[in-house]
Amino acid sequence: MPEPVGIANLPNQRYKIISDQGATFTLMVAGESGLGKTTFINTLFQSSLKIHQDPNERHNKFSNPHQTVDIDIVRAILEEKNFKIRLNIIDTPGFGNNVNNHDSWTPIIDFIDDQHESFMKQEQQPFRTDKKDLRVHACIYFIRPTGHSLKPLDIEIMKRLSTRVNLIPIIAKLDTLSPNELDIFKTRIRDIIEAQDINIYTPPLEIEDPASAEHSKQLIEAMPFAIIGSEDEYEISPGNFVRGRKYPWGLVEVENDKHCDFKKLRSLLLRTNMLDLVLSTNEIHFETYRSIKLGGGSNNDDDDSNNQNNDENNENGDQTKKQAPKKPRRLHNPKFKEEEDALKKFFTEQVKAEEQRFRQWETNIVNERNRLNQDLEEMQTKLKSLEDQVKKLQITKR
Ligand SMILES: Nc1nc2c(ncn2[C@@H]2O[C@H](COP(=O)(O)OP(=O)(O)OP(=O)(O)O)[C@@H](O)[C@H]2O)c(=O)[nH]1
Ligand SMILES: [Mg+2]
Repeated sequence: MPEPVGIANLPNQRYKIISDQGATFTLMVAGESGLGKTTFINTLFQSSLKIHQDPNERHNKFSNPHQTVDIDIVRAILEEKNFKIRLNIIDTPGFGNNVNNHDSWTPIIDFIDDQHESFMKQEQQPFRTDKKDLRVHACIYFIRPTGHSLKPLDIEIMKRLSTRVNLIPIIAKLDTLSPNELDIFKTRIRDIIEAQDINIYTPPLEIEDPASAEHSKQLIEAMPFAIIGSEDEYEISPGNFVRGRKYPWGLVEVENDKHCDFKKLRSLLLRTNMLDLVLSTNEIHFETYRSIKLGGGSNNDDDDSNNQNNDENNENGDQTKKQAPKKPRRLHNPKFKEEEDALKKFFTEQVKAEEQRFRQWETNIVNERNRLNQDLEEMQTKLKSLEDQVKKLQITKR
């Protein structure tokens, strides 16, 4: 029997918001191919989730590890003590070792942008009660356990992801590193993330609640989490089965804090920080997307926004709007860059066409002038010959 994940233990007033309105949580996995993204989803499913789809279908889809070729959405209901959360998990195909990996990660970025776009459009409709919301609340980015450093491709993709979504980088397949190698690797990754200014998700330190602040501190210290994924169970004592990966030198257990950070990651996602992930997605990432889309204007005039997450119930039941934190407006958003480039191209083409038209016009005018000059010359010649004739006639008359 898996242990409860503890969603029912969310702080009370927050619990109230979610339980009153129902909640949706969308999680995405991304990273290089073969790092165990699909296995991680299965591990998470087996540990805590109630699948909301045909188990046979799921078996075919996920149980035999295979290369994911399309973006897959798995839906589940997370339920504890009558408390329900609709969970969407987005499994993405890994990036290959292609020279040009652009094609493999743009669909992921586009997927995230498209969800913001679709939600924004729905908000603009008059009837907005039943919104389809697949905005990604957290993206787990799998890092290859090389023990050396982050690849330039990882840095590039993480930068792009971090401007759009709560990014949680993790070291995959921890069982392939020694504890010492892992320590060094974690420190290097932290240094690179800081040096490259990659904005990863960090649990907030709530000063008014020392216990949760302490928990957040522990989570932050363990980041980037290093995990293993496994769908196999082993009997460690009679009748006691645990999931893990077995080696001649021993068993690495998925849910053992001394072996890996899986439990910390699961706790952050599904327990302690789920609400913060949802709120920050709405208040930071969605608002950033919206303000860019609306040409950098402020959102103050959008007071009738019906978004549940933007409002927080205080004790008197009043609705107080949370101020969206100020975010830099110009982001490295490839989609907007492409749009900007397309507009520039269109503009240049228009100018070129106009210039061409003027040039043609000028040529026509010059031609016309030449024609008229020629006519004039002909007339003058004619006139001259007529004058000559008149002169001749006058002479003969005399
Ligand atoms: N050693 C080790 N192997 C793992 C771990 N997690 C998954 N694997 C294995 O790695 C292989 C690839 O796993 P997948 O889950 O299919 O990887 P993926 O990231 O979904 O791959 P793509 O769909 O191609 O992007 C499988 O053989 C898994 O059993 C882990 O934590 N440690
Ligand atoms: Mg996969």
